[in-house]
Amino acid sequence: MAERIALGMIGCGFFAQNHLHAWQDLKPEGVDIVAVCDVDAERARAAAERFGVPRWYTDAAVMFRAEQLGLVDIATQMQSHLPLVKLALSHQVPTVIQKPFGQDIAEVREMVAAAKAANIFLAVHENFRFQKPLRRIAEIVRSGAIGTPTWARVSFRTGYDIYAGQPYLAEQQRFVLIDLGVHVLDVARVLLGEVEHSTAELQRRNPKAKGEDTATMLLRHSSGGVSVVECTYGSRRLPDSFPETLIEVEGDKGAIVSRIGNKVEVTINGRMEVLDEGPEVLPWAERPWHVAQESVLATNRHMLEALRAGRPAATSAEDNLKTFALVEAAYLAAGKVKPEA
Ligand code: NAD
Ligand code: 89Y
Repeated sequence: MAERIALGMIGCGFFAQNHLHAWQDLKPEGVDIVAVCDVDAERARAAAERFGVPRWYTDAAVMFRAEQLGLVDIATQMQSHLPLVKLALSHQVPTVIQKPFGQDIAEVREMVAAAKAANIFLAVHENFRFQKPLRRIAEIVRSGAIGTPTWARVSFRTGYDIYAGQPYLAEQQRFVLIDLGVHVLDVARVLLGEVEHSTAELQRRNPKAKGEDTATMLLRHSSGGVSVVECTYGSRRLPDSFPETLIEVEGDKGAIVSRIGNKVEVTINGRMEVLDEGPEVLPWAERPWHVAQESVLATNRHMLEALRAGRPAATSAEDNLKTFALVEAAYLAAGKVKPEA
């Protein structure tokens, strides 16, 4: 019987609720949420009450000193990622950090190097590749059933009011690429492999947003494959696909096309089959978020298994640096460089 893992959660805001539910679901698999922390005392206290967590804190440094954590999960906004990751590593606590990994590539490199120097597990909660339809598509591609994949489109286009739950997004100077680009670029890497070169165009189509809300990228992969990777919060089409990522992949024996509603059309040697890859609506989940929510459970489970097996997560710090580099490349290609970068 594997040893139980004492988990500390930092950040008890909007998205952390999903993490907490998912960790609670993983209790039978050996995780105990022993402490939660939020600089906002009310949020920390409320999370502790809601999830039956014995202790809550408003200062992560105090939490690390007081608790013997086997894993810390950080779901705060990106400005706090570097200091919190460094703090966790200084206490030698294996760490999962929400996306975006950092505010810029310099911060990301610093965290990757710090984890390597400390020889501590550090992974990014990059959950899109763990969504049920995307897991299935990647599996089919890897099986070779459609032959060698040479072209793909990865697309997240919505007009859903994300600002209601995440008002800070409207204020970000670097907006859709760092928020959603990290996800779709990661999926492109999963499907077609590492990238040789890329280009990008950015647009701000909704004046409510301070930063770019639309990104269109073209990637040449080392395999020779090409992908079109796009994300926008400014789409006005119906039906709205939020929060689904729609995929097209073509190989020399067939193709995969996903449609709204988690339907996946798989064509192999001229025969097409439609798969229903809709995930279970977990008891604590709600539509349309259930695809994302189920992926949080899958991501957390993956983290647990990787940590226990003593191997890096699929979305390890080093792996996510490659995805983050594509975000930076896109900002550079589009001529939008953070002033201090
Ligand atoms: P939020 O602002 O609602 O929650 C963040 C919480 O962290 C707040 O309660 C805040 O008080 C707390 N906090 C900030 N600094 C802290 C610190 N130093 N110590 C302890 N607590 C601190 O934000 P959110 O919408 O929940 O987003 C959090 C992260 O999750 C972001 O990085 C966002 O990009 C990511 N996110 C990911 C997904 C996904 O699908 N992967 C979806 C939504 C949000
Ligand atoms: O912020 C975004 C993310 O990371 O996944 C979904 C989201 O919450 C809104 O599009």
